[in-house]
Amino acid sequence: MSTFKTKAARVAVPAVALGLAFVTPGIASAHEGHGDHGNSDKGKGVVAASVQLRQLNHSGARGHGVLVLRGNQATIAFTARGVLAKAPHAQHIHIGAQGRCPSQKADTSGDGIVNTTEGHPFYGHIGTSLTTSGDTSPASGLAVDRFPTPKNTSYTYKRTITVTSDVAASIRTGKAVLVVHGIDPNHSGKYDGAAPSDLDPSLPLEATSPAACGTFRPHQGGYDRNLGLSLGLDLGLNRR
Ligand SMILES: [Cu+2]
Repeated sequence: MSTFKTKAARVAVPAVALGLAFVTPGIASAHEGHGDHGNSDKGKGVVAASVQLRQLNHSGARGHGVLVLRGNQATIAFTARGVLAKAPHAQHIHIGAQGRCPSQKADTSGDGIVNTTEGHPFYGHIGTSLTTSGDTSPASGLAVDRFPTPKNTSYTYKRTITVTSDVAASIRTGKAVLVVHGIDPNHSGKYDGAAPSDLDPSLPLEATSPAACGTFRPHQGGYDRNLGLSLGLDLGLNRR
């Protein structure tokens, strides 16, 4: 977790991260995600899933997206709106639990915030880190310099990566959850506050707490281009 040492939001946005997150035309052909390429033929055809991001922790964040899975190769595109500007937003596919998002009742500590750990019984642990470049394993879960850091309060993320077999299986069975992190409940315009993060006590709780969450809902019949287009997210797939 040492890559998230920067006291978060006060650091200037790395231009390279912005470029990859917001300007990349079309779909990156990168396959630098970790994962078991040997199993990639094991998939059961093409699966498309959509996701609606809803706010957690009264963040006001929301969004929507699509994901197309071919074997273990996932092309994902989503928008997030209403997030804290000029702050990095860690984002992951969580797996291994109920495949759903917590309500505020998950705040078992009673501090008013559903932190990432309190959400684990619902959405599970990190399966994939949705970084803007490089490694996508759980080890990059807090790689702050490789997560979207929007100039304003919204961003679009798009990338093609190789996911592990357990992540692919979770997507196919509707048990994979998209979580966007980073909240500002005291409206200071940055990640601050005395409360430490449950993930890394050197960080503020605000930096890692969930802002928005949604389950990937697999659709029958494979990828329908209209699905992506109706969401304003043309994945560039299914062209003839
Ligand atoms: Cu996460």
